[in-house]
Amino acid sequence: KNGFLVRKVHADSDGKRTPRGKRGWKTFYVILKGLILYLQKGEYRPEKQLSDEDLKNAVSIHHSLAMKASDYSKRPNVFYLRTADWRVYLFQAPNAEQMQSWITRINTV
Ligand code: I3P
Repeated sequence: KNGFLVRKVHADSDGKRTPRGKRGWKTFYVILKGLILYLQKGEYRPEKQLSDEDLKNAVSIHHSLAMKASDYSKRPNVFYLRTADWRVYLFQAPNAEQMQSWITRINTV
């Protein structure tokens, strides 16, 4: 599965609150391949190689949990992703259907 998502980093590994200045929303073209969520910055081109920065942004979804962010009301169609090492991301999908589709895909790999 792939598509555009807007990401906010809420907690770094061990659940430590991500510091100010690193909590902004950023758009990525997201590719779910196996157990990795690749986050590609900038314009999407299918033949484009993942940059070093893209690889740093990659998220392992092994033993992770995605769920609708019902308590987050500033933006619509937002879900949480909590990873095995207790990072927490918020992802905004373009619509409710896409949000549900990402949640299902992440939770059923
Ligand atoms: C963050 C940015 C986020 C905001 C976050 C800020 O600043 O403005 O949009 O989250 O608030 O810290 P920066 O880009 O400097 O990291 P919201 O959009 O959810 O308000 P937060 O610290 O309360 O999460």
